[in-house]
Amino acid sequence: MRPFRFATVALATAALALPLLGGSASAAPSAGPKPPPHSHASFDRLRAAAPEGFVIGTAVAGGGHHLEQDYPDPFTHDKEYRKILGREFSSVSPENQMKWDHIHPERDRYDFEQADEIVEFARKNRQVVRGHTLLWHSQNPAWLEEGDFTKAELRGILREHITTVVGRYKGRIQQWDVANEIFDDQGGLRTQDNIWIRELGPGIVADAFRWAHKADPGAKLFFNDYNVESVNAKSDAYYALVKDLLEQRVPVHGFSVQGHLSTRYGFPGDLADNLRRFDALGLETAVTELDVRMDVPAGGTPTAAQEKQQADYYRRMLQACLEVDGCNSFTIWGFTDKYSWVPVFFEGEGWATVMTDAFVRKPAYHALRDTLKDARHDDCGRDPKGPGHRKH
Ligand code: 9MR
Repeated sequence: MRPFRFATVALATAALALPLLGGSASAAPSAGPKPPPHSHASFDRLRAAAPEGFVIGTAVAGGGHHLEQDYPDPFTHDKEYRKILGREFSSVSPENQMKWDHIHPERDRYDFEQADEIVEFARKNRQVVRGHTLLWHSQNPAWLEEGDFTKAELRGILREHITTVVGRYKGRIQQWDVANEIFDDQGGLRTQDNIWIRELGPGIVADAFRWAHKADPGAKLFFNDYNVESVNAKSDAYYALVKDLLEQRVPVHGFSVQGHLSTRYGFPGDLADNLRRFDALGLETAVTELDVRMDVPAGGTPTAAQEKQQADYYRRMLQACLEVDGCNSFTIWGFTDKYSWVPVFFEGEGWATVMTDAFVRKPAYHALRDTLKDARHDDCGRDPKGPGHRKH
């Protein structure tokens, strides 16, 4: 059983406490006719199933790999997609729309259009937003990567970017991925491919957190990475860095694991233990980009066993997060295969999300919803002032 959680996030609290659009979230299923197996009835949704104070999120499809596909921008054009996005989730993460190449395409020009639309969509749908991302080695614009700047200029560029972007959304972003993927899999800092660390040294990471905190003191500031679900060289490197930064009173508030998993590999069974050690440092933790890809058989449909294994991975990721006191945000990297990055990046693999191309719910969807429901039920019987109450 997981400890009771207080709802600390104003937006999330509102989302869960207010009557929801299109029907009552608390209406008992027996109050109406039984929904068909793939119904999206309001009481049947992920966000309504989640325990109080626990947000369930998705990436918002757009930009990045989508630009090379033969469909229009999903977020702005796909009505059914938007409907499910608003109805199922209490947190949204722009998949690409807040990355440097999108939001800061020229040195003296920002383009906030898509990011603004997502933040506004979230407000209307009573969702929180995870900002992604401020300091990364990838998806930086050519003007930056290929520019000829002095160290002082580069530092000024990063400071201005963080101050401008974080400042614009002040009060409207719950968590920011300030530093994304700064270590390699061996636990070494990316001193070559990360322009900021290469040119300005590792100290720039602390400055990025300080600047972000100054621009929005209410936002929770995170380190975010893949292949850090387990206790390993890479997550050890984060642990040591975070400890050091906290000792220097750098405003670091969270550590998040992305969770790009594959059924080719075993499940990271020590996830909860790994998160707990960051929790013990006083950090929030989160799962931010979960998907579970698989080898798609010829003909394109996975076997029942494959679907079951995938559902099992989704469920166990969620259970691990639910088990950890300060893990209150759980995000999947897209909810439909229609827009998943996986088949574009991994030849022969796919089927990684919780709904098909046609938005039909897979066993993985049901695994998430049922796990949330169980956790909500467990919470109801708890004394909020009892020993297990959450600390954030
Ligand atoms: O899903 C994103 C895809 O649209 C982009 O083309 C890709 C480019 O790197 O980035 C994907 O998102 C990544 C995220 O920003 C950071 N963690 C890994 C994600 C999957 O690559």
